[in-house]
Amino acid sequence: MLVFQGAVFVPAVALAVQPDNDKKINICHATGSERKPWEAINISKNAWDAHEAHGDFIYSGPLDKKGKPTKDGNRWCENNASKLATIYATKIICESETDLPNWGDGNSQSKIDKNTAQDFVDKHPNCRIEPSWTFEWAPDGTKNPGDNIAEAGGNWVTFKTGSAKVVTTGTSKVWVREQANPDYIPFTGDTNPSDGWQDESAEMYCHTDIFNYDNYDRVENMKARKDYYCVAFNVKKEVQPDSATVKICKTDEQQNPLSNWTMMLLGDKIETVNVLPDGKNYSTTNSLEVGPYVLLAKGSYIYRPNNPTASTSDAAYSLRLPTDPIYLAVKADSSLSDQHQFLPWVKVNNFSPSRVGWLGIQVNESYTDWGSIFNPLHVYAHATSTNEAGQFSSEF
Ligand SMILES: [Ca+2]
Ligand SMILES: [Ca+2]
Ligand SMILES: [Ca+2]
Ligand SMILES: [Ca+2]
Repeated sequence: MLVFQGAVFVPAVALAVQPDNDKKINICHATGSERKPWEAINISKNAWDAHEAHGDFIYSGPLDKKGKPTKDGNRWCENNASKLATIYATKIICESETDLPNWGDGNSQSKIDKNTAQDFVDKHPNCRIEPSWTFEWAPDGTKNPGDNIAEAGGNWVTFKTGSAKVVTTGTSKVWVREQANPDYIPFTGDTNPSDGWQDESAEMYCHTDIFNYDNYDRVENMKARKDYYCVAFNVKKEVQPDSATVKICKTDEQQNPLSNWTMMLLGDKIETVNVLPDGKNYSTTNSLEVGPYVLLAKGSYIYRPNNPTASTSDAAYSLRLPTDPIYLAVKADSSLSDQHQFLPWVKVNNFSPSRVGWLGIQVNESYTDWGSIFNPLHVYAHATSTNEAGQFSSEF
């Protein structure tokens, strides 16, 4: 028996999903009307993306008992529309973790400004700006929800457009984070330099908050009509190739191992196994990636070895003796009608399992087709593939 054994990779990714208790938010909505340019309204959070793209901003004026803007809300919006500052956040994706800047160590960058992201990618050809990334901001006093969660919910306001408008009145300081994507390496969250930096990490920085490997960054002292900048860096996790278990067995009808074979699986990875002449089990722990392979069977073996009627078989065909039942098969057996059942070499797949010398090769417990031409060199190839759903196994 030959066993190729590969680990089956199970991605251990659990997305943190926050229950969204508060599904509504209050916003200042630009009406387009000159007489009444702003309207304070209560909307579903699901509708925010569209409003945000349209230039609306978050309302934090007076509220009624139900938590909705009071009738003074429109006026609040008008008064505060001129007090907006803009936060721009840019995501940079690099090819390797070593391409990330390690600015969290705190000694290389004093401010994130409007040129920071572009300058970085200009100097680092392995890095590029990723325009579709979601960030979120929250008012001063909002806690860090966790560096590596996606959508924080609560007071956090998402922005997908690359920029967010924030009223400076009373909120001269806000927090900004990115919605962490589990396909990318996580933040280590290291905020303690005294024991060294765990800087194999995602990175996120805003304005003058360029310290630590966290995803929770301040924009302070915001002024109306000014722009503030954040930049986040990351690299995709190395995807471990999916692999499958490949089992190749060859036994005769008495379940005795058959030897003196070379089996090869050809693909992105090539597996070659020499079957030991003593028929002992052979195994390798090499991981085989999911994908197409060519299974190459090479060699022949003797069945009925201690018998004067010993015969040869290979992966596809068996040599029959005139006394073997299949050799004498009558044409009435329709399953054999297209076979050369009266010739010495008979395609093994057409044997009934109980017959002597049935040496068919199976892949995933189905018969294989090694072709209809007997090869006197006893070399056959068979295309197959492994997949995530099941294992590929061949029985001989
Ligand atoms: Ca540390
Ligand atoms: Ca790093
Ligand atoms: Ca940070
Ligand atoms: Ca921080």
